[in-house]
Formats: sequence, structure tokens, C-alpha cells
Amino acid sequence: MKLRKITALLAASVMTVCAATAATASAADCIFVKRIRGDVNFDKRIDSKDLDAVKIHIRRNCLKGDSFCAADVNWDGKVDSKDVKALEAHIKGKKKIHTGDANTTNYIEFFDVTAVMDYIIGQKPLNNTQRYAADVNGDNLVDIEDYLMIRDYYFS
Ligand SMILES: [Ca+2]
Ligand SMILES: [Ca+2]
Ligand SMILES: [Ca+2]
Repeated sequence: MKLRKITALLAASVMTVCAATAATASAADCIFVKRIRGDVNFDKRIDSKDLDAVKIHIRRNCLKGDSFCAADVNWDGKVDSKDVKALEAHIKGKKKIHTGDANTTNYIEFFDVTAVMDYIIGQKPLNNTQRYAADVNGDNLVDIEDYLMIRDYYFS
């Protein structure tokens, strides 16, 4: 009886979370989002918790706004199995995504902010993997726009 009650309560709380956030963001909304792709729960690291959040979204359509954009890892305006695959590849270290994690430590930290600025002003080079991660708006350039997005994310 008690267990049943707890299970019911848990189910209700999950539903509340989903109901409160049941909406999506358009691809256009995501272009301007300041959040880092893949970090769905905004704890500044990309790990299995984010992967779980994306999988739950696919079943229940729970994510919206910045969370939805962060979950749209491949920038196609949809959150689906392709994003799960991209996130898995990133976590396993097989293929990194545009995260802002310029020094590839799986955290967004102050060093990422300074690394991008150092690269822009020609102080310190970035390798291919680092440049890819630093190009957070995905326009194939690492420039002031990426710097501002990473900086804003770090200080948010
Ligand atoms: Ca995270
Ligand atoms: Ca996607
Ligand atoms: Ca860029």
C-alpha cells in the first residue's frame, strides 16, 4: 500500500515536470541559444545524465527552450535518435560536438573562455578538435561570436 502510494507520487511528479515543460523550440530559436549543446541539464558537464534526459524527451516530449536546444546536438531542429547517437559518441570520446569546451575536458570552465580569446587574438593555437568544440554557433569560424557565447555561458 505504502509503496503504491510512493510510486503514484513519483509518477505524478514526473508528469508534472513533463507537463510544465511540454513544448519545443524551433530551429530558429536555437541559433541564438547561449547554452552549450549536449549539456541538457546545465551542470556544465556532458555525461550520461544528459543522455538520459534526451532519451526521456524522445519518449515523453519533456524538453523545451534552452533544454531542447541543448538536446538538439546535431543542430537539425529535432531531438531524436540522431542526437542520442551524437551524444553517445561525444561521451565515449569518439566524435566531439560543438560544445564550447575548447580545452576538451568535458567541463565549461574559465580556461575555455580564455582559450578562445587567446586563439582569436593569435596568442595560442587550437587544434582541430578544440576548434570544432570552440565553434559553438557552427559557422566553421572561431570568432568573437563564439567567444561571447562561451563567456556568457560560463558566467550565467
Ligand atoms: Ca550536463
Ligand atoms: Ca537533432
Ligand atoms: Ca563560430
